[in-house]
Amino acid sequence: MKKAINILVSLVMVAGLVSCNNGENKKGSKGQGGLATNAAEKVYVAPGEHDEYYAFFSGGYSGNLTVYGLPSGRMFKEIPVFSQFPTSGYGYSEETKPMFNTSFGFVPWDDSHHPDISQTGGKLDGRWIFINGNNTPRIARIDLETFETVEIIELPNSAGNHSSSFITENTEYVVAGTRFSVPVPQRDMPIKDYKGNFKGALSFISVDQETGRMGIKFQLMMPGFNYDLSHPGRDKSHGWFFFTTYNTEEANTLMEVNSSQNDKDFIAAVNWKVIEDYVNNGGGTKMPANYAHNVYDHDTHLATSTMEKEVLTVDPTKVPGAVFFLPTPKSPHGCDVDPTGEYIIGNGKLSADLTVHSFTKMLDAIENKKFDGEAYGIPILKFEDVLAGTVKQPGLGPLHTEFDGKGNAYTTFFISSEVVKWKLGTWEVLDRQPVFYSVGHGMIPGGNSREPFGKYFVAMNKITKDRYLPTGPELEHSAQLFDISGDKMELLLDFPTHGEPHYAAGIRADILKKNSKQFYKLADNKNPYATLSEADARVERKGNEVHIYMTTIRSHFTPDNIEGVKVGDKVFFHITNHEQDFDVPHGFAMIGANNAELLIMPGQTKTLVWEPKQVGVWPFYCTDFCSALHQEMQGYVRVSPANSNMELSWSLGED
Ligand code: RUQ
Ligand code: CUA
Repeated sequence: MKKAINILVSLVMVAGLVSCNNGENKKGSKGQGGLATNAAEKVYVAPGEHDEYYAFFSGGYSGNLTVYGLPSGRMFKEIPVFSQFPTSGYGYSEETKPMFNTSFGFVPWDDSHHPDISQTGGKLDGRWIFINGNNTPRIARIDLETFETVEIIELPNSAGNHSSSFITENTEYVVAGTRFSVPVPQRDMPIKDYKGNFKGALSFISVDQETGRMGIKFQLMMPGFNYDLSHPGRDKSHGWFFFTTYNTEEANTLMEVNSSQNDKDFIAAVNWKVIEDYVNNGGGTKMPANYAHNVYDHDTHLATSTMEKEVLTVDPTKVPGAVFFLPTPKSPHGCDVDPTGEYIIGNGKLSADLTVHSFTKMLDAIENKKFDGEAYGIPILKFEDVLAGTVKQPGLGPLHTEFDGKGNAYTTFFISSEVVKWKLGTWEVLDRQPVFYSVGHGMIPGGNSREPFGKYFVAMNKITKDRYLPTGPELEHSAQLFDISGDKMELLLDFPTHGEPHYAAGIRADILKKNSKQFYKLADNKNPYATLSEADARVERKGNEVHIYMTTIRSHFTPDNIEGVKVGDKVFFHITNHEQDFDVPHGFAMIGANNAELLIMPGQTKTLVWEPKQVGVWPFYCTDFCSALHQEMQGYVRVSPANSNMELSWSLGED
């Protein structure tokens, strides 16, 4: 075991050395004077012009998603998904709090990794983007008309929801796999009895093509390995899904050593169409469960949370022809499928070579039953029989591979800190470029589809060090944009990203921007607390609850003076924004509020709760500079003692 530790230590040291070398290379690359001007032109988006691509970066430990333009690297928006967001009041407003309901209660943060855009016929269609919450397993759907999170579904029997959320080529399913295997159902048992007893759930979540609504169709109960990443088959391999595994040793302690013992782990190939048939014909076992399904409605501007009580589980050994294991060297991380669907790439973190499997050979081996034993009843195919080829010694520590649609693949190498371009089919290395430093995922817009837009490659680097001005111990991660339209990759731009982007998804801007919503129609507002005309603005008392039905339009709140509130009351400000114009939100801030402020879009209703604790006359105001008279957008609430008999009253424009 000591030897294994030594090997790891030296790998880590190599990483350090390589980074230092890169630091020197960087000086060299600055010397390309003429080229540098050329690069500047390529990323320059003139004032008033738009970027060619939208890029959606996962926020990692921020739990959110950020929207950037490419090639400029300008950030346009942070979309709150799995974390409360004071900027808009997401997760603080009464309407959005239910989005964070889970079987563990209110969980207002998570760790988001892999966004994926919906597809039709293997092409990005720009309806929705999905992303996983790793820590408390959840999948979210974001509507790309509004760029708002509209649905979050929790995954029972899952833990460290990492091989997620990847989408089949007609958005039939969003697929989510567990990273950590766990007892299923959860129970009190010794950790050392892991091996043979824990299970790895792979969830297939169906998507309603009209509404986008998700539902867990089935969970495949796999052996207790770690399911790291996944990708759908496409085109010829549509109907299959591929998952990398590590820890096929089923170790449960000192994993850095004990889960690196096997020479090969597996890629699990799952024929989901066969399983779909099986469950449509009554197959599978219903298992009691308890998981939250939270849906936000754009007409009511309200999220509701429902606890689901059952999940359909499938034992892979009961469905012949559904699941096979492809031996893949050395703890593979990324699991990537090329645009034709023929090649499945296993990025073995500790392997010297990159392994590429052939889908055609896999089918052939299955048909001819060329098996090399089994694991827990699942047939293992022979490595040589499914191997398409290997890319020889392309670099150290491969993580992820993307495709340009022109027969080339781009693999990121964490340890040797570079991106390597190689050719599918001949496996020859065509180009390599250093990145600063230690890249995780790469992204080509549309790279995870049949038709990538093979113009740019974005490296999402894990280590920033000297790339930007120091900002204390914490630095934003550094992304690097490459032009990949020529034979050689050309570095164009460094730009910071927020949180820790793992994966990102990019799409041509024209596919999205024409659908983007500009405001909500007031006439369609079905929020039960909406106030659709100023004349209906009012204040009502129900015991110690005070409901303020308030409207806002440039440049006043109705009402703006409220009296008769008492210490110990729970005050609900239900605020409806009456603007019907693009880009005119109003804000709302109440002194001493213990949650957040609100940002209310035109036509929307949002609710903030305030519990006044002191008598006095307390102001509120609009926080968004909405007009020349924005500073005049203010009002007062008079708070009387708990035992006072002040009647409620409210007004606007009365002296
Ligand atoms: S991961 S750096 Cu969470 Cu996608 Cu590979
Ligand atoms: Cu409304 Cu400022």
